[in-house]
Formats: sequence, C-alpha cells, structure tokens
Amino acid sequence: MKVLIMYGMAGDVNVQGEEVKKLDVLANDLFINMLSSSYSTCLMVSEENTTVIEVEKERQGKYVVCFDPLDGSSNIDCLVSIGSIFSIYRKTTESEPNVSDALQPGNQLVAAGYALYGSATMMVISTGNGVNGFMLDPSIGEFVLTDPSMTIKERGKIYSLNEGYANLWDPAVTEYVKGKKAKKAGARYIGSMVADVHRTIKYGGIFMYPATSDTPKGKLRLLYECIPMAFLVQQAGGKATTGKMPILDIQPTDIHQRVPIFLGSSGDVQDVIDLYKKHGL
Ligand code: P6P
Repeated sequence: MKVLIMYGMAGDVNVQGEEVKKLDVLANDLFINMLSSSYSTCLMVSEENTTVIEVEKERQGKYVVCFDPLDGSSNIDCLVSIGSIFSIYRKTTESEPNVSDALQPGNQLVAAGYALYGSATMMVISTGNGVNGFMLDPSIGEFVLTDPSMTIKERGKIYSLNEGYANLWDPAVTEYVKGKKAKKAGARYIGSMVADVHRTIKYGGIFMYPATSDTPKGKLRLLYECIPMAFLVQQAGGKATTGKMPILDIQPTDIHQRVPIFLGSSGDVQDVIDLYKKHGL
C-alpha cells in the first residue's frame, strides 16, 4: 500500500495516518531542508517555488543553489526515468541574500550536477574540472565513481527533440531535422530532460528543445535546467546554445525564465548555430 502511495498520488493519508505528499513535493522539501541545515547555502531557487527561498540568518552559508528537485515528474506514474538537477553559485554581494544573487550567468557557476533515477541511480557532477559519474551501490549505500572524466564525442548518430511540434519550428530547426532524416540518423526522445541529456553525454548526438511559434522562449527553464546541463555538457567537451548565443553567457533576468536549448556533441551543435546564421535568425 505504502509503495503504491509513493507513485504520484497525492492528498492521501497513509495507514499510519500521515499525510502523503506527491513525490515532487517530497523531493522539494528534502532539497530545501537539507540545504537549509547544511550551513553552506544562503539562498535557493526551486522550480517548485514562485519566489526565492532565503535561509534563516543563523544558518546562512556562502552559496546560492538553484534546483529542479524532480524534473520530468509527469513521467513518474509510467516509470520513465526522472531526475534532479542543480547548479551552485557563490554569493558575490555583501547585501542580504536577494534574488539578484541568483541571477548570475552560467559562466559564473561553481558547480552543477544531476541525479538520474533510472534502471540505476547515478549522480553526474562537475566543479569546473571535467565531469564525473557516480553510480549508487545499494548494497553499501554509497555512490561509487564508475564514470571518471566523462566526455562527449565530437559527433553522434542520435538527434533528440519532440517532433510533435514540427509544424511550429523555425526554418533553421526544420532544415536541421530534415538533414538528419536524410542521413537516416537515429531519433530518440524520452521526454525527461535528465534522461535525454545523460544519453547524449554517454552516446553523443544532440538534444534540442527549440522555440516554437507557440512558445517563442521554448519550455525549459534557464536557471535550473538549461544552465546546469549546459555547464556539464561543456565541461564534457560539448556545446550548448540557444541557437544564437551560448547558454552560459546569458544574463538571467527572471528566476523562472525559459530559453531554447540545443546541447551535445560540439560538431552537431555547431551545425545548428551555422543554420541560425544562414537563416539570419
Ligand atoms: P515536452 C518534463 O516535463 C520536462 O520539463 C523535461 O524534463 C523534458 O525535457 C520536457 O519537459 C518535455 O517536454 O513538451 O516534449 O513534453
């Protein structure tokens, strides 16, 4: 009964009479509580919270953490892999922690990472000197370094995006995908960013969430999806762009702003950049 309740259901009371939370709410509470009690963090941005979360004064540390506690949570009930994504900045101002401390470009990041909850649980992390992957060994309850110095090959055979929006793409994306189909490239799309990005790092290729005529800024959030993933991909030797500029160079203006994103093998992503230039976009 308890296991069933953990999968996506909400608003229930379990056999012990405890309130049952949706997994993404539980994940958010865990992130906030652990960071607040770590004495390392002064400010947080969560996908689940409309405004920034300030840590109480006596427990403040020097870091600002932005996170999506459970990305892809719409996939929980069908058991598709989901994940958590985080990025870490240093607080650079002397003032009380405030939203401006979180609105830093990705090229100021101290660290970023994700946890992937799939057929195994894996943490992939970078502190600016390459990317390392740690697999959870349940028999000892520890994360073991199984993927040291992860690197993305210069080109890959896979392209990944939601082709349901093909009628809404701009000419550059339309031409790029047409070219991929002409080369009979492999199409893979999980619809869970952490899983799609992890496959892209491991196998090479490109993951795309472009702007459409309906969503001119795309869907994915800059601070806690695009910047951390762009940092990791670049640290692994890949590229990450909006099509018009590097993700890590964007000056954020809002904690929940969205941007288009193309990331993965440097050669594949460069082809997209060249098409945006060709179409004068
Ligand atoms: P679409 C999941 O909801 C998510 O936020 C990302 O994990 C994923 O990449 C994207 O949205 C999928 O969006 O529009 O293809 O369903």
